Amino acid sequence: MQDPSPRAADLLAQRLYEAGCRHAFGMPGGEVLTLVDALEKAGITFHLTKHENSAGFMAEAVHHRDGAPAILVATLGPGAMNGINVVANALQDRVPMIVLTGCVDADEALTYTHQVIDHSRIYRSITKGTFTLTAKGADVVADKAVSLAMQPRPGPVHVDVPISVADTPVTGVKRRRLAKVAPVSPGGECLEKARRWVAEAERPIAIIGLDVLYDDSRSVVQAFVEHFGIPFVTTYKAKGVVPEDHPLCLGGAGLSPLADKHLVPLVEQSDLVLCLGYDPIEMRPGWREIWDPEDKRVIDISAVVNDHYMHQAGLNLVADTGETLEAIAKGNPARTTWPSGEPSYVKAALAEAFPSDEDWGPAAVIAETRAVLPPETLATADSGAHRILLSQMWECSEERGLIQSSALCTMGCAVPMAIGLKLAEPDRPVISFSGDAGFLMVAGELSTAAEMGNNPIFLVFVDASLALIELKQRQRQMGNKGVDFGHHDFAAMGRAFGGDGHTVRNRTELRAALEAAVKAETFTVIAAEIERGGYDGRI
Ligand SMILES: Cc1ncc(C[n+]2csc(CCOP(=O)(O)OP(=O)(O)O)c2C)c(N)n1
Ligand SMILES: [Mg+2]
Repeated sequence: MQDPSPRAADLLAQRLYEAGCRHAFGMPGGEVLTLVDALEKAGITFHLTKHENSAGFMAEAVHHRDGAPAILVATLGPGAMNGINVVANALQDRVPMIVLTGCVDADEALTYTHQVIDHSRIYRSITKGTFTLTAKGADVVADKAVSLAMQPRPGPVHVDVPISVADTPVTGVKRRRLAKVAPVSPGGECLEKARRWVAEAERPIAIIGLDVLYDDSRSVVQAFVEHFGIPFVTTYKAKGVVPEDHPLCLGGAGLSPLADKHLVPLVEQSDLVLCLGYDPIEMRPGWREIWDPEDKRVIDISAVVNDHYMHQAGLNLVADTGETLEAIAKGNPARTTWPSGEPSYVKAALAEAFPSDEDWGPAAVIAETRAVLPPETLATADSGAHRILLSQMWECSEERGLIQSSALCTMGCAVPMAIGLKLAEPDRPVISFSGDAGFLMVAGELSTAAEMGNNPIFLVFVDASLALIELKQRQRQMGNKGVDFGHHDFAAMGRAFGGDGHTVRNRTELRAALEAAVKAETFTVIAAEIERGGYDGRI
């Protein structure tokens, strides 16, 4: 007997499979059971999590390893609403994500209200687009969703799937191909000007951002900065695009006033700023309008037109970073720059500002962990004081060696992202860094880590405080309100969910815990107890 016609949900799932998707995360309700069935039949494994928000972060982490769009599945009403934060994060942090929600059929919604919410109206403001699946158009909706999610700058796309549409058999579907876009590089006068500016620069500096990850121009960027002797900073998301032990690397920049104290003056002293795929959505206000394009030569090579107005440039090129840099470099001789050596002084000052040799405290935890875990370790960071310090101190030798929420800056992402990374890369050590409050937002996902059966490490900075907010409160001379909370036994939480748990109070204990965690059969929670106020003067 011939196979029955595919359901609309099958067409959708097959197209997602063809786009490279192999994992979907979420929590089903009755309304998405067909969808889950179709995903599995298409070869996309559905992973049950304990919260839709965490599901989205696991999916995001898998995307960072396999490059395919992330898939979040949520049922109607409460399920769809639980995913709001991670979808907003995907929009701000440029994560291509397909958000599949179930919904009641249009006819049903006319006279039925229980759990019925207009998903697309809510999702419209936090996605690049929202579609409602139709039976005959299921494959087109899937293709459009993938294309929109992946094209610059990437982001989330929502597809509402009416219950009976998902189950509708579809016949006579024509195969369509997704159009491929060729990279664009500039020519003519613009290119000549860029070539001249680079050739004439004595004190150039580059700010490298996330776009270069999506147009895959990492090696061209490295060759370019080396050829022209251009010191560079990266945004937190672009850390490791050029290995951070590179002599021209000045580290990550974004949220640390302490680092900016050294980096911003260097930018001010430069005579050419190259913004390479630099998306300022990650940056604090200290990076807003830090140069006047009338006085300083600035070349901005970006995936999209500048509509952020965080800065302006004399030369704006909306183009592929790699192709453009190759065109600028062609035939342009190598340069020796910064005759007075200012970048090396800044590098030394930064190393002094973020010391790694203290006995104990958050910086010692980061330094010791970096020293003990192998270089190929993948790391995630949550939001809070610990993340700013970590982003300045955690050296990355490859792109996406440290992933985090650096635009939305949401708490509760690090643990699920580490679970997703470990699923995608079971043979590499994976560690998450969370503050104690951020960890508590998602502690239930330790059960998911246990169910997945591999051994990520979850490190928690235990200070019984919303350290970053407590610091700001003190700086504003306000009373201590709403920023301190109880001291909890995080190691015991790890053990309660079937993992290992260690509480550490010095470098020796931390080292032993990390060494055991790398070899453990299960996940490990490491509770690093630090003093309140441990970040004072350090971030
Ligand atoms: C979901 C969410 N809620 C609130 C905030 C605001 N916020 C930023 S950092 C922070 C404190 C986090 O505390 P903790 O997780 O203990 O980290 P620490 O600052 O102590 O390192 C808060 C509340 C946020 N970024 N995200
Ligand atoms: Mg804390």
